[in-house]
Amino acid sequence: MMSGRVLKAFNEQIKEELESAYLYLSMVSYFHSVGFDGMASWMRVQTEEEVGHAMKLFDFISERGGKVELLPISTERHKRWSSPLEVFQAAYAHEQFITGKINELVKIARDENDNAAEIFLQWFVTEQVEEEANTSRVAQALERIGDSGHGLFMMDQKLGERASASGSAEGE
Ligand code: OFO
Repeated sequence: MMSGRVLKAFNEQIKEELESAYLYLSMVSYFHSVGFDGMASWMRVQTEEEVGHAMKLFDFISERGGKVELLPISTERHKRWSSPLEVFQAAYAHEQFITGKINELVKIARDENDNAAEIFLQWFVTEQVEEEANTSRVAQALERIGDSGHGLFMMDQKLGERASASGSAEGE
């Protein structure tokens, strides 16, 4: 059984992961609107991953006999994106924010002596290293590319190769 404090923090993290999905979906929409379908595809895979993260937390709460509380999703971080670089910089900043949230969650699990929650969260700790690396690598590449139409075209093609975990042609 989870303590009230751990349960509350897990429920809040479900909301964070779904907010991440919603934020990335707004980026998918931006990329389609400006004709970068490969980048849209990459971000769509990312959106699906975030829903997967939320569901991992959801299932853990249920397995521990807790009650999931679905909290309202905010669109506060959505913007009128003006370039792919701006989008990936925002995605990287968002992943750094989420890493902070995961670290807070680990601390709460530790304070509450919830070993099961702490061990479960290690997957998220490792995942965040990958999430930050993926978004920052693309942001750095876009920074180097600048306004080069050819460079952006090549980048769009490359990001479009990312395969979804479900194995569709959408990405990695
Ligand atoms: Fe769920 O890792 Fe990104 O936000």
